[in-house]
Amino acid sequence: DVDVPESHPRYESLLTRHRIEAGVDAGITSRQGLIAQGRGEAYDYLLGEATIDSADRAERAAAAYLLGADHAVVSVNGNAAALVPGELVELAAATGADLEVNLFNRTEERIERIADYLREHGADEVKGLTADGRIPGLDHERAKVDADGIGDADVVLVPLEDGDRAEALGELGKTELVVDLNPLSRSARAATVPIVDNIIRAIPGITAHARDLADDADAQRAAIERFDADAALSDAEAAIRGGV
Ligand code: PTJ
Repeated sequence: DVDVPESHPRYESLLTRHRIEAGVDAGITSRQGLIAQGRGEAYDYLLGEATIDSADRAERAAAAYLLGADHAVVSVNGNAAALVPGELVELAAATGADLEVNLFNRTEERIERIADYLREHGADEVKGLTADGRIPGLDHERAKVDADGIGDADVVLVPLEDGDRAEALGELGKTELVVDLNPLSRSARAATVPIVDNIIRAIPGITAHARDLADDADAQRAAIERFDADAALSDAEAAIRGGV
């Protein structure tokens, strides 16, 4: 369905763009998601479209937090669902986390479609449809979460989150793991673990680390202790600026 020659130097990037376009056509991704993707691509280009070392350490720390959580939830929006549906299901299975559809531009129809799409990719249970919990400090629609999902979670992974909501979730005392290619974004800065990497590499990266860290409490503790959020953000910014 995608006609991009594999020999094209920017093959991955073009494939990613097609997935977002298809997501919009299928009613999974919002039209604003196209703009968000464009912004992300620009940062990824400057990062060399690769996972930098500090992002890999962030992915390992994120895996450790997910494994060590009382209740971990992986939040899924329209961009994440279009880009890495199967990978999100695998991450949830590898860490014991719940999947919850949680949208910035919330519509019931899009939530249903994303939940169906995740189920088609192997998810058993998908939260986000009950919406009986609220994040304080946000307007009504953007505040809706499941009380027994994000509402109850101690650790939440939020890919490509809006800054306002990332800050509001952080204020609830939840450990926030954020995937965002912009190291200057408020979401990345509000995160306990900012992961400055493309979601298409970050989610499989976290899953690989989770498999490696499973059943090893010492290694999980070490991954968390070794990770420094401020250093990771500075490192990513330096990489984007060309190593200065
Ligand atoms: O599906 P919804 O309604 O929940 O909406 C989702 C979007 C992403 C449209 C919404 O949350 C939004 O508008 O987000 P922003 O404010 O555009 O922020 C998205 C952030 O994610 C930006 O800092 C981008 O650089 C970054 N980003 C975009 N694509 C990727 C990315 N980070 C990692 N991987 C990507 N592929």
